[in-house]
Amino acid sequence: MNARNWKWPRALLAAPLLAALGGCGMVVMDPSGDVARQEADLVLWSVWLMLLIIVPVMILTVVFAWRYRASNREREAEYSPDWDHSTALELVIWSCPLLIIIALGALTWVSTHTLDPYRPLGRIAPGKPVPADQKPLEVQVVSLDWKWLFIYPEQGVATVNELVVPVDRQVRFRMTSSGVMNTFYVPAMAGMIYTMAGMETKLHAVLNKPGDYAGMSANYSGAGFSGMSFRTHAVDDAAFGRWVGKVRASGGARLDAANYLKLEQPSERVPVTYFPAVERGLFDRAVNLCVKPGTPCMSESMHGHVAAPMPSAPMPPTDAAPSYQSPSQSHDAHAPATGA
Ligand SMILES: [Cu+2]
Repeated sequence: MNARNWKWPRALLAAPLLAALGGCGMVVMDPSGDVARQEADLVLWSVWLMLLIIVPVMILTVVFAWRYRASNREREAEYSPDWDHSTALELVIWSCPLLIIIALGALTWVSTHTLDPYRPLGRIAPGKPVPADQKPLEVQVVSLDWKWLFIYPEQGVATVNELVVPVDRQVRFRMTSSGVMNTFYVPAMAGMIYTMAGMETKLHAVLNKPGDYAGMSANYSGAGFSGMSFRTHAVDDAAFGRWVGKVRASGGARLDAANYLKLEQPSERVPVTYFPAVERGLFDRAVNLCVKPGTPCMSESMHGHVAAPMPSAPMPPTDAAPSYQSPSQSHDAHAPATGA
């Protein structure tokens, strides 16, 4: 999947699509992140391949209607009611769709694995591998009624409804929801990923152009849903450092369990809020629905994990579960790969 080879058909394909979608924002087809770019290319290639069948069928429909019309005297002479086989036609009818399905299947198979949101990125941009010394920036995302909480564990800060990421740096989103299911969506960056209570979903993505991008919930979640949007800023490393400094110096409250529980209460159109400090492990407790003191964590009570041994303890001799899994691992199994 060499990106350079894609330029020619991309331009060719964009023309009819541009005409069809002229009224819409083109962010999905013209994104600023490498993952979304590859997803858009996959859409374009799939459309192109399917048009190989659709266009001839549409043309033939008109041709047949015209050629075999009742008033066509010429055709009457060669009327052949007993005709029923043509090897050449059979070959075309079977081989063309088969070849297209093979091409489409191969393309989809490879892309689905390359763009698996749970998989760390293989590159930052076309021809630009992830630098060996670059650790992904971890951002923990919690969808609350009705706002987005972003926790930066390394920086020790958190925000509501404002996401800031450095340009060309891989970001590893770990996501969950405090209640209703939502979908985390920054169209310029990558596809949608669901957030669900009691489980963790993941997304690896990158933004390659500095800018201010829209972010939203793409899954209806109740009264405050339409106000559940946030700005995503892609900035250079220095500006990211300055922004972290600004959040730390904001003089806001520390995001501890008590403040999280307050924040969790339903509220609408919440302005950008900064938390200069975050209680350690808060996200894991949010995932396991045990932020409230005294609530048993799901990791200890779900999936038959009642009184499950800690990883360091000896394993019970026989059990359906082959090994100890952390709650996030055990929940990966029922997390959707991509929202659609
Ligand atoms: Cu589960």
